[in-house]
Amino acid sequence: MRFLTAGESHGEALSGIIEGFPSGVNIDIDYINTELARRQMGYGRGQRMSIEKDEINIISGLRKSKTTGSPISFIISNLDWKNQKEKLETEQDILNPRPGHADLPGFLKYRQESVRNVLERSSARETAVRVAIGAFAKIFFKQFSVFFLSFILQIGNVKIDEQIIESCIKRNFNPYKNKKDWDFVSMIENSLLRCPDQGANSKMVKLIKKTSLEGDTLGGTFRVIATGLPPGLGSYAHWDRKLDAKIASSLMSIPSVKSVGFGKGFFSSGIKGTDYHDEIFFDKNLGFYRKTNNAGGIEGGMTNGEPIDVTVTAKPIPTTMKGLNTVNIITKKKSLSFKERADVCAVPSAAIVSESVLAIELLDSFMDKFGKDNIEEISQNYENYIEYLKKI
Ligand code: EPS
Repeated sequence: MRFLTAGESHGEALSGIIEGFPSGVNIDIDYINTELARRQMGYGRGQRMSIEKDEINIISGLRKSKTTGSPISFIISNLDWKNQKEKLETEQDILNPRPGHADLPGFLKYRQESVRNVLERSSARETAVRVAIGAFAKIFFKQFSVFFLSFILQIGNVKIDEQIIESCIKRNFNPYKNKKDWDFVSMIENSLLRCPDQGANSKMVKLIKKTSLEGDTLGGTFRVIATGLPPGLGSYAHWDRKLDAKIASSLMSIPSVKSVGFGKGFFSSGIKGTDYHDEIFFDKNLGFYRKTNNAGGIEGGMTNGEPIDVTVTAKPIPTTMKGLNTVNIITKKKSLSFKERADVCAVPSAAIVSESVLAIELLDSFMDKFGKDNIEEISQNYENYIEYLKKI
């Protein structure tokens, strides 16, 4: 499956094309729009989120709400365009690049006249398209009881009590089947910051308020998880088929992401082998299983049947009202960095985007193993594999 995204933050619209999505999948537009609304939420988002009501307008690839196997194309209108278009045509060239964004390298690479051309495309606004594409992937995975979840671990210097989560995230985590799991998900979805620790959530809200008043911004860390996948997606056979490498690359492409760690991630270095590796057990109902998941669900570039579990760190947003030291690209005179309306903290939004990005990568590997053409055919191939796993 291939996809393209296009569009600028304050242009007329964003657009996306998905090529290679299987036929026969019923697409619920309301579900896609709910996913787009999830991305807009999160305490600390900028004023833009009160202007936009991101909704998908699908213009090809579906008939009678079902995918046909032809390219799916769609647009997401930028409601703010009508407010901004005059300004964007007449404003002075922006020549004081923001440290931390694409401004200076982008200006130099494309020989721009203004940083405006860079920031319009490098903006995190683009992620609305990938959330829409990820929603198609999540709709596909619903048929296979694959569930996606994300939640905040840290914002600024405020961390959650990770004991809270350990008892919740386990191998057979499935909100579709277990009420306790559904309640855990509901608590996250209803929190201002997608934070499973209500005490920490309040401290984070206070920190975001304080930081905003200081004219500064905040980053943070979140976890993104996918449960219900069989072992054997991806491959050890060639470097570019290793599923963890593909997932890491996609997660790193989310604006503001600076680190990605599977399972114990950065903390893997401090653990000895006999404590780290997830020992293998067998049960006639569970099949092969582990009691730990330090590997984050992937071994040798392939899913191992445990939840895909990735910890992601996002840097603080580069657009600060306080401003940062920079240089006017043309005069070389010292200056303060360009500022315009922006978010103070977009970490919960990045967590939502990571669910979609993970779903897209997993869908590609799922189809690589079980077929690409039609959902019923893929489902038959999947069931054959599950039967094989039960019989070995
Ligand atoms: C965003 C919309 C835009 C982006 C913002 C994310 O908001 P505004 O129109 O207020 O600029 O700027 O992205 C950033 C803050 C950034 O630094 O990239 C959205 O829809 O997510």
